[in-house]
Amino acid sequence: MSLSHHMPAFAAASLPRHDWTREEVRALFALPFPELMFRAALVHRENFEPSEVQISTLLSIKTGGCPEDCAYCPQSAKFETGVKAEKLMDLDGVLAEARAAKAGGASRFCMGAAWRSPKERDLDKVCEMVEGVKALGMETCVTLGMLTGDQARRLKDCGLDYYNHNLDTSPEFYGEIITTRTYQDRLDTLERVREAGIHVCCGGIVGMGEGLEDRIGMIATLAGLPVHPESVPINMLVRVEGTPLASAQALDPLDFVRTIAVARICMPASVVRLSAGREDMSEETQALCFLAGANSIFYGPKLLTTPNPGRDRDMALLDKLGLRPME
Ligand code: SAM
Ligand code: DTB
Ligand code: SF4
Repeated sequence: MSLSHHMPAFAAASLPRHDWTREEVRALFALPFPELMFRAALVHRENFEPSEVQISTLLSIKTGGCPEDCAYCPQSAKFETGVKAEKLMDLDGVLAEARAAKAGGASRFCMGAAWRSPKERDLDKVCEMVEGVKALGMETCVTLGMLTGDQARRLKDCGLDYYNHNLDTSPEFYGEIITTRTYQDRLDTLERVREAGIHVCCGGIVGMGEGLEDRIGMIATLAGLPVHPESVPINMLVRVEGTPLASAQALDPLDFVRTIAVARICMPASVVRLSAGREDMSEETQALCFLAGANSIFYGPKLLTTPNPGRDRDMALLDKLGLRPME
């Protein structure tokens, strides 16, 4: 990656800070929109080639029937959402999807399982999948729920690049969304993943009826982690019929863009992913997200169980905006 062409010689990238206070994060959200965008775009340029977007493809390797009660999630067994519980996919099926994702232009393949935490036998199978996907020359990511230290080390040993585990929201609002595991459980898993030497993918969801103060708390918590997550997915809630959040009040798209911008400023060297919710987002909103420093997307017509824009539509959008896939 060459930064020199678009970076003035004096704009040395400043080191990430881990001592962001809520007041400082609040002050960023309170900036006039154009000023916030300008600062975020500056930080983006100090740390990345701003015309590059990292492309990840998602696959649900184990769908539905989850014992947890995350109020946003179509895969919880506690809600009637029409998602039926399936068994863990077999290796060949997963590798066929990974090959297709690679052919479509994705550099990372993310496999998600609707588990509270993986069982040992399941982990053996996931390890085979990770090895197989890596052999195709793609980066690997899995999201399997809570992990023990041992499980994290096993995943590291089989070559896993990233583990996704989201904080989802602020510590204060968390209890309104999930009751079957605590915020501290999540922080513990994140620490085990970090300890094992796996890159951390950790972000959250907005548009769940949280307040501005919760978006502030979420970003302050993420930016306060001892090491920033390498990848920070910011999801706009996909409202799914049957979940308790099916009729949550939609978030103003500009508040979503602000959340991206503040994440970019507070975690300057992290890849910020414009994640779930793009299916219902205008091209203009997505363009503002890229201007605000988002530099990754989920690519392909499906997230885990809900729709995402088709490949053609996304390639046309990137093309129109003059953006290109990160190598
Ligand atoms: N079961 C594992 C877990 O929760 O850690 C892994 C899969 S879970 C589906 C991964 C993440 O997807 C959740 O933490 C949440 O942030 C996101 N997610 C789930 N449903 C969503 C929705 N309806 N809208 C936006 N994001 C969602
Ligand atoms: C993340 O932050 N978003 C992805 C991924 N990590 C696993 C999941 C989005 C799921 C959206 C709802 C669904 O398709 O089921
Ligand atoms: Fe289960 Fe993950 Fe959905 Fe929560 S987000 S219900 S843990 S699949």
